[in-house]
Amino acid sequence: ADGAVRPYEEVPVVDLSATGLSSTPLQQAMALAREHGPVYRRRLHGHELMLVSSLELVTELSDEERFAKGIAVALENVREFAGDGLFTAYNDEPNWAKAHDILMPAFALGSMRTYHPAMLKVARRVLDSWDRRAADGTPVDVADDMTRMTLDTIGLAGFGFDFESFARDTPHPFVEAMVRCLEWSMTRLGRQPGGDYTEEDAAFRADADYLASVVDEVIATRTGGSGDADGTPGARDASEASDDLLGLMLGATHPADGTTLDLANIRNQVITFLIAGHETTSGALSFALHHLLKDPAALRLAQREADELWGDATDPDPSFEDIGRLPFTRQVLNEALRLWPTAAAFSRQASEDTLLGGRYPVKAGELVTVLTPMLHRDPVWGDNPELFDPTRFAPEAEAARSPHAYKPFGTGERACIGRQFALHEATMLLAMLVHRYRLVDHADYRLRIKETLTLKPDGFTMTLGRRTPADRAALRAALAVLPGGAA
Ligand code: FDE
Repeated sequence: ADGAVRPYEEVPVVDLSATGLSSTPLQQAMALAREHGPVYRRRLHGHELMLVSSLELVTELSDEERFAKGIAVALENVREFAGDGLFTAYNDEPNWAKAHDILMPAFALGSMRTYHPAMLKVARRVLDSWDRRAADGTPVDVADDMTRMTLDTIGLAGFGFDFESFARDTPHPFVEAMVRCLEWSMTRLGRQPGGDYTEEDAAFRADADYLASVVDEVIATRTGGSGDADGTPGARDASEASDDLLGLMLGATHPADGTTLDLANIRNQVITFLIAGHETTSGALSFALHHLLKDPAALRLAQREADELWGDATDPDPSFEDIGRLPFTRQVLNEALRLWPTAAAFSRQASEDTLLGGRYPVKAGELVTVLTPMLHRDPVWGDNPELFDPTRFAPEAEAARSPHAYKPFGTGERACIGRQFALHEATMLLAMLVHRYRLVDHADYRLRIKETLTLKPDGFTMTLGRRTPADRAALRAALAVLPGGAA
């Protein structure tokens, strides 16, 4: 692009066929990027994939003329249970554009107003549960509870279906089956040729069938059918909210041709939204809490922001507008998603033979995978990219940076449709939590990352104390003596 003719460059090839894929493939890919640089090819049992993580190359991959979303092997595996749902559909599969057009209005910023009450209702379930933990001093399992809350939220807000996860000691069986399906999709990548995987595949099939049966129950609850009598205590909450996701799926017609989504596709969409709508958001909240626990200065700023809105109220009632008044809390989430983008990779497919960066040949149809956590550690992020620093997302800092440096929600036409939904839900809960609790690092937690296609902190627990008016006053006084704190 700068006019200089550069010679073709060899891309380093890392052959994992002998050692195999690690049980944490994303962290393995990050380590390889640190060793081999921002572009390398990973070879595994005869299959080769180019992995890219520099701002320069991701900027090119984001060019929608030259590249489009690609369905890499991991997503091909997810297609086994999510079919042609939005996330896993091929670009040219007619149901992608159709569902996209029908469902887009449900994710416009204004629609968040519709979901706000359901989101708040579930946020209060977290507080009820954590109040009991604060009272008896027992630790909370952060990722488990964030998963309870995001599942209940997408269930209620999207489908009017209540998973009632906080009434259970163990995760809802839907979550366990879903996590096993995602794990199957991930570990299938590393299979030895000629190995016998009948058992794994049969277990996967059973889980996938179970997911489908829960979805049928969700749909039947709305349409008045009888649902699956499998003993799953999903309360019937059949409000006929026809402008929620399920209402749109069942009733809305395509603006151009007047057709509706067919039932098989609706099933795939419901599975897709139940999964995409909670796994990643739950991880984002868990990482944000981890970083706040470890960064008292950032925690105090987040607490001050929530205190300014809700004062000493014991039962604050966040309004829809309040969520837009929590810019620092939002920066905390952005920064958590920079360090650990919970959907940690996405793939792009070349429309024709091309030279990436003017020097790396890529063939038409070939997939290139963006390793998002390493893009988020590109030199554009400064010389200490591992440091958690929410001020990186202050408006001036953001305006000065290329939009391609930050891709936790993917890119282009196939970028995340649920971004506003996730951020509204997560910002509200995070602010309510820091407003109410002192976070205590009782186990001196060291971050370990669990991979089930998405990322979560593994074994992360903390204990809680209720904040008092005196705590809030002390915080105000402490921040007032800091430079700039009197603002
Ligand atoms: C999407 C998405 C993406 C892209 C992928 C590719 O490219 O391959 C990403 C990266 C994401 N996403 C991420 C995320 C993160 C978070 C936190 C989230 N995400 C959240 C959410 C919620 C919801 C509901 C969702 N999400 C959903 C979704 C969907 C449906 C999709 C697909 C789209 C299309 O059309 O394709 C996505 N997401 Fe997300």
